[in-house]
Amino acid sequence: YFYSNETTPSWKKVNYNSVYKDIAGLLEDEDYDDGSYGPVFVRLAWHASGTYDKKTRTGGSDGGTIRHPAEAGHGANNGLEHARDRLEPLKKQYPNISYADLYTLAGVVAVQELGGPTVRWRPGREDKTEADCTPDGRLPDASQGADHVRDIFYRMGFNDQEIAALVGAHALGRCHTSRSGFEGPWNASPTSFTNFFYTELLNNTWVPKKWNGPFQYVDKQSGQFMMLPADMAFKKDSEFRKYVEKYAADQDAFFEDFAKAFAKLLELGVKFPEDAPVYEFKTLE
Ligand code: DDH
Repeated sequence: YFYSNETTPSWKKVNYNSVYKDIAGLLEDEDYDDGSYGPVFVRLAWHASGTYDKKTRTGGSDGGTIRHPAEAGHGANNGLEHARDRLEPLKKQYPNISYADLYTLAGVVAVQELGGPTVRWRPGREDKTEADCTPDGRLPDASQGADHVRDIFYRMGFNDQEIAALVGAHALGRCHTSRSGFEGPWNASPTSFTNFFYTELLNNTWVPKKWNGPFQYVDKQSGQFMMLPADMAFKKDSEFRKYVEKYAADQDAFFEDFAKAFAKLLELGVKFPEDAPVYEFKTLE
C-alpha cells in the first residue's frame, strides 16, 4: 500500500487574511489606555524581535519566546502581558498559528490600521521552549544615550538611518509609570501612526520633568508630552538628527523607510520555509 510521511505544516493551515481582520477587531477598547491596543501590540512585536544578536544568531521573533515567564519577566517587557492576553483568544481560534507569527502579525496590523504604511510580512515562524529565551539586557535602556542605542541596534544589524526610522514608532502610545517608570505620551494623537515623533522632537523645547520618577523630559509649553533620554539622543546626535529632520519634513519618506525597517526587524533571525509567501495586507479602513 502507499503511504507518505508528508503532512501539511501548521503554518500553511492558517488563513492569515482572516487573522489580520480578527486582530484588527481587537484594537479598539475605550476602557484601555487611549482607546486602542494598537500601540502595545506594536511594542510586543518589537520586543519579541529586538533581542536578535547577529553574531551568535540568537534571539529574534522566531520561537515566540517572549511568552515564556523567563523572558516575559525581563524588566523591559513589563506591561506586554496586556497585549499577549488580548491576543490569546485568537491562538485558541487559530490553533495552527505560532505565537511568533501571531505577535509579529499583530504589530503589522496595528501599524496599518492606525494609519501607517503597509508592512510586508511572512508566516512560518516556529514556537520554541523556555530554554530558548534570550538573556536579559538585549533591549535598549531608555535612560541612556546615542552610544548605547547604537550598540543595541548595530547588534541586530541596523544602520543609523534604519534606527532613526524605527524610533518614529514613538508617535504611538505612551509610557506608564507602572511599567517602565516613565510617564506620558509623546504627542496628542497616540493612537495614530504619524511622523509626529520627529516634529515634536524638533519643534518643542524639552525640559527635565520635575518629579520623583526617573529622569525624563517634558515639553516646556504644555508639560503634557514627554521624551525619554534615549529619544533625546536623536536630536542631539548629528548623524541621527539628519534623518529626524528628513522624516519631520517628509511623512512619505518616513512611512517608506519605517515599513522597510519594521519588516526587517520582524524577520531578524527567522528561518522561513522556502515556500512562505509574502503578504501585503489590505488595510481595512
Ligand atoms: Fe519604545 N518604549 N523604545 N520603541 N515603544 C516605550 C513604549 C513604546 C524605548 C523605550 C520605550 C522603540 C525604541 C525604543 C514603542 C515602539 C518602539 C516605553 C514605555 C519605553 C521606556 C513603556 C511603558 O511604560 O509602557 C527605547 C529606549 C528605544 C530605543 O532606544 C530606540 C522601537 C524601535 C519601537 C518600534 O516599534 C519599532 C511603542 C509603540 C511604545 C508604546 C507602548 C504603549 O503601551 O503605549
